[in-house]
Amino acid sequence: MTANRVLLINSNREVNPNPVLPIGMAYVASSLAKNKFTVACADLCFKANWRRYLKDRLNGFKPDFIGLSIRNIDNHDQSKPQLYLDFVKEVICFCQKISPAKIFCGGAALAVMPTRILDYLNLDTGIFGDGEETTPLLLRSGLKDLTLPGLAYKKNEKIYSNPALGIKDLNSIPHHELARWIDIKPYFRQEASYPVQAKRGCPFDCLYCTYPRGEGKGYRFRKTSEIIGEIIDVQEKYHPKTIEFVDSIFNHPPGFAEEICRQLIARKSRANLHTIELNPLYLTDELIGLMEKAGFISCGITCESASEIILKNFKKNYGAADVRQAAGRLKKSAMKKLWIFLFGGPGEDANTVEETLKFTREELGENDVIFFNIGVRIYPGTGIEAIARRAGVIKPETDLLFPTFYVSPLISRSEIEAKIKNEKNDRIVTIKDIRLPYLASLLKLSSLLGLKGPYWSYTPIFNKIRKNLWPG
Ligand code: B12
Ligand code: SF4
Repeated sequence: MTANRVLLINSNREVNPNPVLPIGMAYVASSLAKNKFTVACADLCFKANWRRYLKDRLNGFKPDFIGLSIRNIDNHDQSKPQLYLDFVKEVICFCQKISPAKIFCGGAALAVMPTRILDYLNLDTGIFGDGEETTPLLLRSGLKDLTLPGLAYKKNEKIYSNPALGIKDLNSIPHHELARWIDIKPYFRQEASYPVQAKRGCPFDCLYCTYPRGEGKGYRFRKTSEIIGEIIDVQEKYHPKTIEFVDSIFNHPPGFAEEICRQLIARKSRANLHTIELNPLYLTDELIGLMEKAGFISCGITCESASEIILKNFKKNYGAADVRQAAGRLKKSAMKKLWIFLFGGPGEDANTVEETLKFTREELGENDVIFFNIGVRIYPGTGIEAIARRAGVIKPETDLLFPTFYVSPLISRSEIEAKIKNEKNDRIVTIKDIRLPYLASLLKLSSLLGLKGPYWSYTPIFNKIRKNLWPG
C-alpha cells in the first residue's frame, strides 16, 4: 500500500490585527489532491481546545504524512515581542505522541530563515518558497529525495538547504479553493478578507525586506482572466465582505493592476476589493480611477517614511516627492486609506521623524488612517543586518530567530513614541493598538452590526471610545 494520506495543519492562531485565511496551505492541499494524494487540513486558528481537536483529526484521518504550515515567526512588535515558533514546537511534539506519521513543514516563515527554523523545530525536512510542485515530489519519495529545490533538510546532524526555483507557470497550479479545505466562516466573523494572489515575486531590494526571498525577484503572473474568474466565483459562492490582493506589490509592474481592474469592470464584478501593498511611485490618477470603478473600497500605502533621507537609506525606489504626489492623488479618491510608516531606520532622527509627522498632519485626507511602527525587524541576509552588525547593534552570537530590532542611534524608541503621542490624532494606530486584548471582540461586534470594512477604518471611533473609557 502506498503512503498517500496527508494532513496539513495551519499552525497560525494569531487573530490580531485580524485572522488571516491560510491561502498558502490551501494551495499546497489543492496541488497534492491534483497529484492523487488523499488530503485533509486541520485549522488550529479558532480551536479553544486545539489538542482535543487535533487528536480527533489525527485519529480519524490516520495520515501517513503531517505537513505543518508555518506563516509567522514573530509579531514584529518590539514593545511586546512574541515568537510563534514555540507554539509550533508544541504542536509537533503533540503530533509525534499521537501519530506515527512523518512530519515536515513549510510556509512563509520558512523562506525567511529555513535552516535555522528547521533546527529550532527539531524537524528533518522543510520546504521553503513555492510549495505546490516540491511537496508532491517530496512525499512520493517518502521524504527521501534531498535533491529537490527549495528543500531544507537534516543529514548527519547537519542542516542544509537547496536553492528554491519557483514555479515557472503559475497557471499550471490549481486554485487554492480555501473553502474546500477549511471552515472559512469564523474568519469572516472576525473581519478577515478573502485572499487572492495575482502574481508572485518582487524585483526590488529594500534594505530590510525578505519578501523576494520567498517569492523570487522575477515576476510570475497568473492570467488575468483566471484571477477575475476566481474573484467572481468567490464573490458569488461565499460573499466575503472584502477580497484582498496579497501580492508583494499590487501596482507594479505598471499595466498589470490596470488590466485586472479593466477586466473586473468589464465583467461587472460586485466584489469589494482591497490591497495593502501600493507603491507610491506607480499610483497614477488612471490607476486610482480604475481601482475605484473595479470595486476597491480601501487600500494601504506602505510608504514607510516621508523623509527623503530615510527613503534613500531604506533603498526605496521612490522619494519624498513621490509620496506627496501619491497623497495628493489619493485625496480625491473615495477609497478608505491606510498609510503605513516605519520609524527608526538608519539615519532617523528628530528631524526626519518630524518630517513624516508633518506630512501626515498636512498632506493626508481627513479620514485617512495612519499606522506607525517603530523599529526595523532584522532578518539574516538583509541590508539592515549588515548595518546593524557594523554598528554593533547585533553581536556575532546574536540569534536573529528571536525578535531583534534596529532603531537608529540618533533617536530612541521612547522619543519616537513621545512624538507620536504628542500628535493627539485619533486616526493614528500603533502596533500596541493592534495587540489590544479587546480588539477581537470589537471586530466581532462590528461584523455583527454589519459595519462596512475594513476594520482599521473604525480607528477614530475605537480611539474615541477608548479615551472616554480609559482616559490617559
Ligand atoms: C499579505 C500579507 C499580509 C496581510 C494578510 C492579508 C490576508 N488577507 O491574507 C496582512 C497585512 C493582514 C498581514 C499581517 C501579518 N503579517 Co504578513 N504578509 C503578507 C505577505 C505580503 C503575503 C502573504 C501571502 O498571502 N502569500 C501568498 C501565499 C500563497 O504564499 P505563502 O503563504 O508563503 O504559501 C506558499 C509557501 O509558503 C508554501 N507553504 C505554505 N504553507 C505550507 C505548508 C507546507 C506543509 C508546505 C510544504 C509549504 C507551504 O507554499 C505556498 C504556496 O506556494 C507576506 C510576504 C510575502 N510576500 O510572502 C507577509 C508575511 C507572511 N507576513 C508576515 C508577518 C510577520 C505578519 C504579521 C505578524 C505582522 C504584524 N506585525 O502584525 C501579521 C500576522 C497576521 C496574522 N493574523 O497572522 C511575515 C511572516 C514571516 C515572519 N517574518 O515572521 C511575512 C513573510 C513578511 C515578512 N516580514 O517577512 N500580512
Ligand atoms: S518592501 Fe516591497 S518593494 Fe521593497 S523589496 Fe519588499 S516587497 Fe519589494
